[in-house]
Amino acid sequence: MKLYVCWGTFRSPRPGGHPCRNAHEALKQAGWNPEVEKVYGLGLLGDSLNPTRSKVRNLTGQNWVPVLETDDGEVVSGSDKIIRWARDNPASGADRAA
Ligand SMILES: N[C@@H](CCC(=O)N[C@@H](CS)C(=O)NCC(=O)O)C(=O)O
Repeated sequence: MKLYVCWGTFRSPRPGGHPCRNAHEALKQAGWNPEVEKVYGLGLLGDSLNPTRSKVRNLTGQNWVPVLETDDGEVVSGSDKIIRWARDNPASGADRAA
């Protein structure tokens, strides 16, 4: 699976925490080891100044991350939904991170 994030999964002082980190932590807790792809950029700049987010745009029609793309091709956009997905889909057996 692939997790698209902004500049990383670091902590931030933002209330509620850094959404990309929260999503990554929830997936790890559920036993997944997602490939993290940093897409950098800044949504405020608009599409033309965010070439690195084109994959996210193609998947979701918008610039925001985090976005999860599962091995089945399911696309889950937004940290709340990714956290819910992780709770509903714990990794098992061969899927589990070592
Ligand atoms: N409510 C969203 C907020 C996500 C969010 O703030 N994402 C930031 C990166 S951490 C973002 O994409 N900001 C706009 C941008 O940088 O393009 C969520 O929880 O997923």
